[in-house]
Amino acid sequence: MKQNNFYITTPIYYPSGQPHMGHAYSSILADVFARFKRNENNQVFFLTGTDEHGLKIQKAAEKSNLDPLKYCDKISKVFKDLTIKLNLSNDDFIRTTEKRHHKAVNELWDRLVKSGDIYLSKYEGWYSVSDEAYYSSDEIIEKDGKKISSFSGSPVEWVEEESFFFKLSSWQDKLLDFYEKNQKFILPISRRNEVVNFVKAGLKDLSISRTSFTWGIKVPNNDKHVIYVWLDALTNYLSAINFPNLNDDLYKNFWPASVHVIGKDILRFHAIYWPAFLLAAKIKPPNRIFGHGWILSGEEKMSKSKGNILNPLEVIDTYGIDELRYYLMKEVSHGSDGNISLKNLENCINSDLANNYGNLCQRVFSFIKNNCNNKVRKNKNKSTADDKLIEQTNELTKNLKSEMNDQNLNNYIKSVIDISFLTNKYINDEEPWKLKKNNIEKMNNILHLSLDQIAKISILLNPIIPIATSKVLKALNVNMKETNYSFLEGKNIITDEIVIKNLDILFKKIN
Ligand code: ME8
Repeated sequence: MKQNNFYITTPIYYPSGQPHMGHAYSSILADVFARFKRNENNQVFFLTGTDEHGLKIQKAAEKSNLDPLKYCDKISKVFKDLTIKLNLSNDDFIRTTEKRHHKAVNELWDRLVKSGDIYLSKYEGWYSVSDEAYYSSDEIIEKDGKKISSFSGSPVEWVEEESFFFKLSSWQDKLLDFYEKNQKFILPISRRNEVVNFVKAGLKDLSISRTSFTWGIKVPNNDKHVIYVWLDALTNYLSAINFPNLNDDLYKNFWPASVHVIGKDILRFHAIYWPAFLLAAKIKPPNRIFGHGWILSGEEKMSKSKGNILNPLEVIDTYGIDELRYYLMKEVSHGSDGNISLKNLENCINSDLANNYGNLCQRVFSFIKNNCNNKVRKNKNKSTADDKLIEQTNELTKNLKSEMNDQNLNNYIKSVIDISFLTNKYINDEEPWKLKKNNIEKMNNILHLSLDQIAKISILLNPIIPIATSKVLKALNVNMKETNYSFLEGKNIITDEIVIKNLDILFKKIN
């Protein structure tokens, strides 16, 4: 199989508060793609990290009575610990306060100066510190006597200060042309349309430096200005692969990035500003921006400022990390917003993991242990029921790779769990326990096919629930790296005669 390189990123998180479920969701989604691509035996570089400059962080540090860097050291560590709790397979964790990052940001700035895309002027307009975003007057509404952004609902303040500008307006047509030529640059399609319409309506030049505070990367040769935090933050994707060293293997192998996974609230920065900066700096834009929806609690976006947070760490301690990963990936529709609750999480664990996939593994493994001394052998004579199950499975797996490649994880998971359901049904119908005395050969075939199905389902679910599926694959002596997804092309996964190892209960039912 041809090996390709994949560079997959999560957003880098603001260490302005404790991590919440939205952060967990973005990270797990990106991790699932990264694991899937690795399981296909591709070279993968998966990045996450923290976004540590700007007024939002400076204010958070002041509130904690800490120097900004000390404050960031402390909270960035909380996010780094979260990567372990979430079982992320990231290859690096970047902090924008690191030297390597400053180097990359300086280089990008210099390139934009050289290309003639930066000029000095004065910014007069609205700014939201919590979004670190500029808004035009027609995006501002008044609520309870306060000015807020109609887009995010965050409070805005009026800013007037000297600022460097990026000539975004001159990139409007080139961006539209770029979107046209790269139809899958922004997914899902609804987000793509949103961006195209916004750009078509006209782009204004963008303020890219601030003078009223100091916590940021200084504009080269002008200490009075710090670089706008979004120009700084977006560059993390380049600094982590050693830009500006263009001869570095990481840069050569992994740029342009394959996909930046982000939430829809930061789509404008990634799908408009970022490709414009890069095109101006003569660097290829990434291949894809995938903008997922929000996790909601009731009708509202779950966020610290709204105080409606389901704490991912508490959920993991109570229910387990595979359980949370599965629930978020299956139940939250990736394009649109999704409501989550503990009740739904429990229902999902019971119906899909404990009663379906977990039960399938347990019943087959314990039957073979108790009745076959852990050993089964496949025989030649397949039954029509066997053929039917194989056919149905082939049908359900037909589009799985493309579903995953288009970040269509909900469909992917639904198909795989259907395979598990059908396999349970096959066992119920075929009743291997009735064949113990007089048809050992047929019983062996049923059990062998069931194990084969379990192997397929486990490989397919591995990127989503890596801990449980690894236990199953180990008990089946299947090596993920050797096997990858070759069964989708008809290769056998398990040997004709197979001796299984012990398998403990995978998922406990919640009462
Ligand atoms: O935006 N549901 O950082 P951040 C789903 N530092 N996703 C959510 C969410 C929710 N309720 N709340 C937040 C930043 N997110 C910048 C990124 S990248 C160069 C810089 C997602 O910590 C949000 O959409 O505020 C974003 O993708 C990510 O969490 C980080 O949010």
